[in-house]
Amino acid sequence: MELPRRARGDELLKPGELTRIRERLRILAREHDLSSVIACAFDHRTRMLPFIFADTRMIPAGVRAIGSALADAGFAKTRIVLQQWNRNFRPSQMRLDGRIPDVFMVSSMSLHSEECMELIRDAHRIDPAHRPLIIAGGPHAVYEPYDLFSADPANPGSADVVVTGEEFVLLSFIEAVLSMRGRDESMRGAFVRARDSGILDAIPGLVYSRGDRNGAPEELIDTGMQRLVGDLDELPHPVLGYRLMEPPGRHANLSAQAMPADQVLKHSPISSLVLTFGCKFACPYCPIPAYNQRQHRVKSGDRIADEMFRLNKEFGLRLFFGADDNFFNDKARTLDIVEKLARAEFEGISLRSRARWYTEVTVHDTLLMKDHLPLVRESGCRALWLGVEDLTATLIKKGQSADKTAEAFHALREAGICPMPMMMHHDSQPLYSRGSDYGLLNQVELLRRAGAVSMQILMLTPAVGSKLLESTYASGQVFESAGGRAVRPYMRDGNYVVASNHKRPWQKQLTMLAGYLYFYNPVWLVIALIRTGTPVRKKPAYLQIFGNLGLVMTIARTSGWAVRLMLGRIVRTTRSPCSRIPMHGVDGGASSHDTSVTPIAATHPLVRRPEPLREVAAR
Ligand code: B12
Ligand code: SF4
Repeated sequence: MELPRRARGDELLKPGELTRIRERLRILAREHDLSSVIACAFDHRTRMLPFIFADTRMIPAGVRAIGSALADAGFAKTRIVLQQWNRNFRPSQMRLDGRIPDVFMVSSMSLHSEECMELIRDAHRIDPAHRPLIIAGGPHAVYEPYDLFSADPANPGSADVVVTGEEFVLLSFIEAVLSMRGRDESMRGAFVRARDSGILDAIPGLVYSRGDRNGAPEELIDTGMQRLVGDLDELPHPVLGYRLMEPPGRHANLSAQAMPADQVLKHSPISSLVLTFGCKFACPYCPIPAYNQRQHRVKSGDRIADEMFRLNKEFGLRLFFGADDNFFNDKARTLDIVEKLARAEFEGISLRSRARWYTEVTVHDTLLMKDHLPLVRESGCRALWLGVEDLTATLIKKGQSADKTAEAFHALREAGICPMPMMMHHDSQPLYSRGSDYGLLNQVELLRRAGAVSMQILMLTPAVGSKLLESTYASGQVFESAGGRAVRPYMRDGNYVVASNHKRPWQKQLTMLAGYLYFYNPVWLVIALIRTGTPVRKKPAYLQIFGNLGLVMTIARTSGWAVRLMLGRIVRTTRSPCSRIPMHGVDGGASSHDTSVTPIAATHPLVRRPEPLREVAAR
C-alpha cells in the first residue's frame, strides 16, 4: 500500500510555518536546559555493493537534519552518534554534559531496523526514574511506525513516540511537550501528560502508544499523514548538524566533545545535501511519489550555493551528493538551480572551483536536458545516477529504451559527466539473450559501451509503501526463510533474492553476481587505467577499484544465501507487513500507516485481516 494522500491542497504547510515554529522554539528553549542524543542505526551486515564506501563515508542527512533543527531551535546540547562509526555505542551508558540526556532519538532505514530496536531496548535498561524520552524517526518510521513498538512481552522495549514525518513534526511535538513541562519535570513525564491531555492528536505525523499489556502497548494511535514543507529554503542550515557529530570510536559512552571541524572531511568526505524532493513518475515498486504527496519540493539555487560554500569554508567539504529522487524532474527549476550554481561567487572565489556534486535523475529527463548538460557540468556536476531498471522497458515504462539510454549516456559522457546506471533484475530477465537486449549481460554490455562508469544491479524486492507490495505478498512470491535461515530486515536491500516466482531462485542470485563480475573485473580495471584520456578522465578507473573490492564482499556475503536457495527448502509467506498491535487514527478510524486494520468505532475491538501462511518447497 502507498501512503495515503492528504486532501488536495492540504499536502503542504503554509508558507512560513516552519520558519515561525523555529522562531517560537528559540524563545521557549531559553527556559529549558534540554539535552538530546540522536543515534543513526546501522547494520554492518549490509556492507557490500553497490553502496559500499558511500554508506560509511557520508554522514546521513536525516540525523544531521534533526540535529540542525534542534540546534537551530536553541537546543545546543545535542550529539549525533552513528553506528557506522561507533559500533559499541550503548544508550544505557550515554552521558551528555555529565548527565543522562533528556531525550534519546533514533533514526533508521528499514534494513537497519534490528539494530534500531536493539538501541531502543538498551535505552530501556536505564533506571526508569531517569530514562530519557525515546523518539524514533527516519524512513523505517515513515513506512512502518508500528514496528518500533514491541508487541512481544517477552522482549519489551518500545519507542515512546514515533515521528512519521520531517523536521516540522518533531518541532511541533517538542513545542507541545515543552508547553506542558513543569519545572524540573522529566521530558518523559511531560510527554505522558501531553499525550493523555490529547494535545498530540492535533499534530499529524505521530504514532504513540497507550495502555500496557504485560510490558507491550495495548494500542497505537496514529495522528495521520504529515504536512510537508514546500519551500525547502525554510529548512535549518546543514552546517549546524555537522557541529554535533560524535567522533568515531570504540566506547559505549560518548566523548566529552563533539568532533572538531577539521576532522569532518577525513571521516566523511562526501556530504549529502537536500536539494529537491519528489518525482513525477509513478513506478509501482517505488514509495517515493506517495511519500511526497505527489509534490515536487525544491531549494533555491542561491540557498544551495550558500550551503555548499559554508560547508566548504567551515569543514573543507568539496563533494556533495544530492538527496534527490529525480533532480531533473522539472526542467525550469533545474535550470534555475544549475545557472545559480555555475555563477555563484563567494569572497571573490567561484563556487564551481570549490564544489563538485552528484545526484540521481532519470533517462527521460536527462534527454530533455540534453542541450543544457554542459551548463550542468559547469555548475560542478560530475556524475549522475540513472534509474535504468530494465532497458527494454519490460519491467517498467518511464520513457526509456536501449537507444534512448545510450543517447543519454553518450550525451553525459560528452559533457564530462559520468553516467552511473542503476539496474533492476527480475524473474523474467535471463542471464543472456540471443539476438535481443533482454538478458542482463546484454544490458550490462550495452551500458558499458554507452559509457557507464559504475554499475548497480539489484533484485526487484517489494518495498513497503509501494503499490506492488500487497499483491507481491498475496501472490506467494515472498520468502520467509530458505534452508532454515529466516529472511531478516538487513537482507531486504535488493542484494538477496527474497521474493521470486522463478523455478530456481538461486539462479537469480548468481545472475546478479555474474552481471557485476562482467562489469567489475581486473580486465576492465586495467583498460580503465590505460584509457584516461576521455572527458571523464580517471573516474572509471577509481570506480573499477571500488567495484572490484566491493564485489569480493558481495560474493562473500550473498553466496551462502544462493546455496540455501539451491539446496534448502524455501518457505514463503503471504503476510505483508502490518501492525501486530491494534493501531488506529485519533478518532478511532483507519490508521494512515496501516490500512490492514479495518476502521472501527473507538469503542469496538479491532478486526485484523486473516494472515495465512503458505509453504512451498523449493524443488
Ligand atoms: C542518499 C540515499 C542513500 C545513500 C545514503 C548515504 C548516506 N550515508 O547518507 C546510499 C546511496 C548509500 C543509499 C543506500 C541505500 N538506500 Co537510500 N536513499 C538515499 C536518499 C536518495 C536520500 C537520503 C537522504 O539523505 N534524505 C534526506 C534526509 C534529510 O531525509 P531522511 O533521511 O528521510 O530524514 C528526514 C525524515 O525521515 C526525518 N527523520 C530522519 N531521521 C529521524 C530521526 C528522528 C528521531 C526523527 C524525529 C525524524 C527523523 O527527518 C529528516 C528530515 O526531514 C533516500 C530517498 C530520499 N529522498 O530521502 C533513499 C532511501 C533512504 N534509501 C532507501 C534504500 C532502500 C536504500 C538501499 C537499501 C538501496 C536500495 N536497495 O534501494 C541502500 C541501503 C544501504 C545501506 N547499507 O544503508 C530507502 C529507504 C526505505 C526504507 N523504508 O528504509 C529510501 C527512503 C528511498 C526509497 N526507496 O524510498 N541511500
Ligand atoms: S523514476 Fe525513480 S524516483 Fe521516480 S517513481 Fe520511478 S523509481 Fe521512483
